[in-house]
Amino acid sequence: MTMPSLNRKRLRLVAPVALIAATVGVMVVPGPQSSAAGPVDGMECETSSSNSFSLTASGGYASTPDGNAIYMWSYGDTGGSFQLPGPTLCVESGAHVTVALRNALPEPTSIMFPGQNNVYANGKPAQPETDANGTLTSMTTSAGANSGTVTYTFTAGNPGTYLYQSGTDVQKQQQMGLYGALVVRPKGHADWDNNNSSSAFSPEHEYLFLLSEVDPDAHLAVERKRAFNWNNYTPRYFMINGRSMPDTIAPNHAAWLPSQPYGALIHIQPYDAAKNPKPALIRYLNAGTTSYPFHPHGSDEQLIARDGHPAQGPGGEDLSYSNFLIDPAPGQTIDTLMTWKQEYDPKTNPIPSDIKLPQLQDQIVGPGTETWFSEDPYLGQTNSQLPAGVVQNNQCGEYYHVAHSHALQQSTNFGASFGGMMTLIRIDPLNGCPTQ
Ligand SMILES: [Cu+2]
Repeated sequence: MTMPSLNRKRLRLVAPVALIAATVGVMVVPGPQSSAAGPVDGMECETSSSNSFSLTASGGYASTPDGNAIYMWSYGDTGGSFQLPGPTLCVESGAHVTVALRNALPEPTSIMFPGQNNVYANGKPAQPETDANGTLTSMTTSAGANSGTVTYTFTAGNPGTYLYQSGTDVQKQQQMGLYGALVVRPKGHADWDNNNSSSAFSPEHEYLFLLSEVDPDAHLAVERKRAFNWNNYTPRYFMINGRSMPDTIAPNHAAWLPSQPYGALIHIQPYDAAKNPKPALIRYLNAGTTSYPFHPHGSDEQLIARDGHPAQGPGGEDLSYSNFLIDPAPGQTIDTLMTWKQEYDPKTNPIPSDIKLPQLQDQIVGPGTETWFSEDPYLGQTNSQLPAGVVQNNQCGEYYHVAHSHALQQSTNFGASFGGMMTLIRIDPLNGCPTQ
């Protein structure tokens, strides 16, 4: 396939990803307020020089890999198009942030900013709302149905990763998709996760994993204005950034996913003290109703923060730890650093002879006949002796590892394996991946 000639080296690396999606895609430049041309993979920040954002809550459709179209509610840029999840808002700690909400939904809605203190709504402290009987109707000041507005202001707190989400009829509205990510960056250190220099990461390798789930029956009931018995709630789709595998590995702004702009492919290079000294940063957010026992294959990750709090003791001791399992609870956020350490080298440190490598037929996957293995165990090398008819997705001897929820029903699309809350980690050779 021909890639558009945007001036970005990393563009050409997505060719096999687009290929596996079996769709010829054209890169789309992001919406009006998104940063620059936007990276093909990695977290895409929405920034504002005045830290002012305008969001509209509205309805639209998200597609799933099995061909379903789910009616969702979400926050999008006012004047822009519907998107799931809401824009990733990036601000600096201490900034005075304004978020103007316009409500295009047929019922009141709102935005909560958990983790931010002293949130104001229309100039007064934001506060819960009750109906005439004193029953709680919203956990924060809402915007009325059908074009109501409310403007929230707050001073961005501790650096870290936060959800923003509806505070109104939360069970229904959060399920419908009213959530997004708020990233608070340390003052003067946009390439640190928090105020500790040990949280430095490579800005080219910053990733968002906003995890959520969908019960299509609930969404159909809302779309058709029917009652839904939440006792029957059964999620069938599981998403990273509003997409399910294999859509998770498609590029940001893939043309065939017009309302799901954010990909979830991790794309890194091995550690090298001179060429690649800094780790990748992955920001996990759980906007669902249950824990998602997420884990990468092939490497662990260093958990460095939860809910905007660095993993450190009262005296500042480093309490970060390395783990395969990253298990955010509902409403929780977790930040991790990931470093790929290259263990073996064909010249200096070859693989021990007693390690048996898997046979080629065990590396070929369906549907169809494809392989993501270069047939050479060393990163950056290929040994292509493929049987006729096998499609090689490997470009330059890069590695692919899966990363997914290990609650395996969450790694399905309506029960069909593998899909759902799953993505790939791609590790390129240190010097990049030359086109072939
Ligand atoms: Cu696994």
